[in-house]
Amino acid sequence: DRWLMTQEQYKKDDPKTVYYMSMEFLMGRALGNNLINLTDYKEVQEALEEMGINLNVIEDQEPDAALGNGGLGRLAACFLDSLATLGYAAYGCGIRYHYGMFKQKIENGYQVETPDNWLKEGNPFEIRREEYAKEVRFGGNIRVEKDPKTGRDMFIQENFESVLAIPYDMPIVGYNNNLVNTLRIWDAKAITDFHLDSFDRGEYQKAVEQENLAKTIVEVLYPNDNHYAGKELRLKQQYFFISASLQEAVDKYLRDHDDIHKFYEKVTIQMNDTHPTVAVAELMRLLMDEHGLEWDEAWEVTTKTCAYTNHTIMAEALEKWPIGYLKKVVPQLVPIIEILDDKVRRRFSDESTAIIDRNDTVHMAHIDIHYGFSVNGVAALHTDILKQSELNHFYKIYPDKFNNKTNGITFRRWLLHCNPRLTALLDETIKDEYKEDASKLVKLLEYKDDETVLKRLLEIKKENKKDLAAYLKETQAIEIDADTIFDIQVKRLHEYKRQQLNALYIIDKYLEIKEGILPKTPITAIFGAKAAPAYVIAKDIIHLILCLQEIINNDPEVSPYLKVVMVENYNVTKAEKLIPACDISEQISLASKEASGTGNMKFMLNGAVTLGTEDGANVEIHELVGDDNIFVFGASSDEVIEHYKKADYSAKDYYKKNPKIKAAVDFITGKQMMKIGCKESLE
Ligand code: 26W
Repeated sequence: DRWLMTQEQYKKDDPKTVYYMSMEFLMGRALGNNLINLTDYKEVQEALEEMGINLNVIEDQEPDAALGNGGLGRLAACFLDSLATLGYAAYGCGIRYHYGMFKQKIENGYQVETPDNWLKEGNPFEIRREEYAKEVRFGGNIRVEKDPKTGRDMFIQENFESVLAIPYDMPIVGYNNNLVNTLRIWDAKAITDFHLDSFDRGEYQKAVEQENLAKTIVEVLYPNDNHYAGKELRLKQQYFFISASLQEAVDKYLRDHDDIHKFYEKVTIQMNDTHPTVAVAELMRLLMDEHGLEWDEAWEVTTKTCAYTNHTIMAEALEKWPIGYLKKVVPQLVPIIEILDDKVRRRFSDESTAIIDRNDTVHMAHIDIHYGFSVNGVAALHTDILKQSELNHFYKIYPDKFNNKTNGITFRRWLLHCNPRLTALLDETIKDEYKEDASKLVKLLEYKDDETVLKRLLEIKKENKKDLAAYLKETQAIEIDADTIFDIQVKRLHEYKRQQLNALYIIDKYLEIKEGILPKTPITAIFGAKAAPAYVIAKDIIHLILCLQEIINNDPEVSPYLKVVMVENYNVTKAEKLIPACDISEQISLASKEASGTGNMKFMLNGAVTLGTEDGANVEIHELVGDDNIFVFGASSDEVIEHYKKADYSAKDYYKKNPKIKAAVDFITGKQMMKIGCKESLE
C-alpha cells in the first residue's frame, strides 16, 4: 500500500526524478532492514517471541542479495536507503544477475570460489513487471539512409539480435516516513518463442542464438573490483540494462509530459562510475531516432541530464573499449560516439581529452566528462587529486563541472540494525533525532565525562565481541577471547589496501612474542576479504594470512597473546556482525589510492578507534574525531604521488636497512612456512 501511495504521490507532485544507474547493488538482506525502516522491528520481534519464534532465526534464512563487489556496490545500496528516507523520487536501475558475488570457501589454506545461487528458493522481495518489458538490440550492421522528409541521415540497424528486458522491482523502504522507492533490476528473456518445429533453418538458428544471448547476459556478476577486464559480455550487460532503463525513463516521462525537449527538467541520470556510460550515446540515439529530435536538441537534453561519479584513480580500473568491440556489440551507438569524438576534437586539440584515441580505443570517462553536467569525486582528497592530477586537463576546460560528494553510509543498517545495544543507549541519552539527521550525534559529547555512560559503552562493546566470538565458534570452529583486542581489517583484497602490510605487522608481533616481548593486551587480528579469481597476488596474500593463522593459533607459546582469524566469505551480513565488535579499525591503504572507503565510517560509528593512513575519507574523519580516535601514520598522498613521479621509491632499500622488516619478510619464505606447505606460491 505504501509503495503504491508513494508512486501516486510522485505522479501528483511531479518532482524531478533521479535514476541511479549502477552495474552493482550490494543490498545484503532485506527483512531486518525493512522492519527497522518501518519502525516495526521490536514489535514483530516481541510478537514472534510470544509464539516461541526467534526473529534472528528467521532473518538467517534469507540469502544476501550480493549483486555487487565491494565499495561501489554497497554505496549504491546505502544511497537507495538514504534517498527513500529523505523523500527523493529515485529509482535504482541495475541487473538481476542470476548469480551474484561468488561464495568464498577456505580449503587447505586457499580461497575457493563457489557459485552464489541466491534465487534458488525464490525471492519474496521482488515483483516481476512483464508489462514494462523492453526490447534491446545487439550487433548486426548499420545502413545509412536519407530520411525522405527531412533529408537527414538515418542509421538503420539490420541483422541484429534482440533480447527482451523484463524488470523486477524491489521495494526500498524509507525510514519512518511511509515512503517506498523502487530498485528496478532487469532480467533477460528470448524474444522469439523457441519453436522446435520450425522448418526454416535460419529462423531456427537465430531462435537458438537469441535464447542463448538472453541466458548468458544476466547470468553472472563479474567479480572484479577495481580491475577492468574488457570482456565482450560485460559490454553487453552494460548496454542491456542501460537501454532498457533509459527507454523506460523516457516512456515514463512522456506518459506525464508532452515536451521531450524539457526531459532534463524532470530527470537526472546519475552514473555510478563509467560502467553505465553507454547511456550518453543511447540517450542521444533514443532522442533522435525514436523521438525525432535534431542532433543539437538531443545534445542539449543529454548534456543537461547525465552526471558522472568517479570512484577510483587506479589506472587498471579505467574502462577503455576498443572501437571494434563497440562495432560488434552496439553498432547503433558507434556513429554517435564518432560524432561525439569529432565535436570534442574540433574544440580541443589536446589528445589527452579525446574520446576515441589514436589506437581506436574509446575512453568511457572522457565521454562522461565532456557530455555530462557534473563530475564528482567521493571524498575531499579524492576530488582534489582528480582536479589536480588525474583529470587535470579536464578540470582546466570545465572547472565548474567538478564537485565533491564525500561518501556516506546508512545509519539504519550500520547502527540501528547491526548494533541494537548501542542504539538502545543512544535512545536513552540523545533520543531519536540522529536517526534521520546524523549531525545530531554530537549530542553524545554531553556525556563524555559521564562515568555510567562510558561504562555502558565498554559493556556494549564487550557483549558485541562475545556475540562475534560465539558466531565464529559456531560457523568456523575458531575460538577467540572477547578480552583480547579485536583488530579488524575487512574489505576486498587488493595490493593498494595493503592487507600484506597488516600481515607483516602480525609476523613482527609473532617474532617479538617468541623473543619474550609480550603485548600489554593480547591481540586477535581478524581479516575478511575476497580476492578476484584471476588476481594471483591477492590470492597469495590470502594464502599468507591463512598460513599465519595455522602457525600462530597452533603455537602454544604465542596463541595466548596473538591469534589470527580469516573470516570465510566476507559479505554484508558478516560485516553486520564484525563491525559492532571491533576495537581497532584498519584503514591502511597506500595514501592517494583509496578514493573514499566506507568501512572506515561504519567502524567509527560503532565506536572503534581507527588505525589509518591519510587517505580517502580518513582525512575528513580525522578532522572530525581528532587525534584521540584515529591514529594516522605513513606517507601523505602528496609524498606518494611525488615518489611515483620520480620513480624513486625502493622497497628493497627498506628491507635491507631495517632488520625488523627483513625478519618479517624473510619469515614468509622461511622454514616454518615450508613445514606447513605454504612456501610454494609465496616465494
Ligand atoms: C571495470 C572493473 C571495475 C569494477 C569496479 C572498476 C572499478 C570498480 C569500482 C569503481 C571500484 C570501487 O568499488 N571503488 C570504490 O568505491 C567506493 C565507493 O565510492 C570507495 O569508497 C572506494 O574507496 C573505492 O575503492
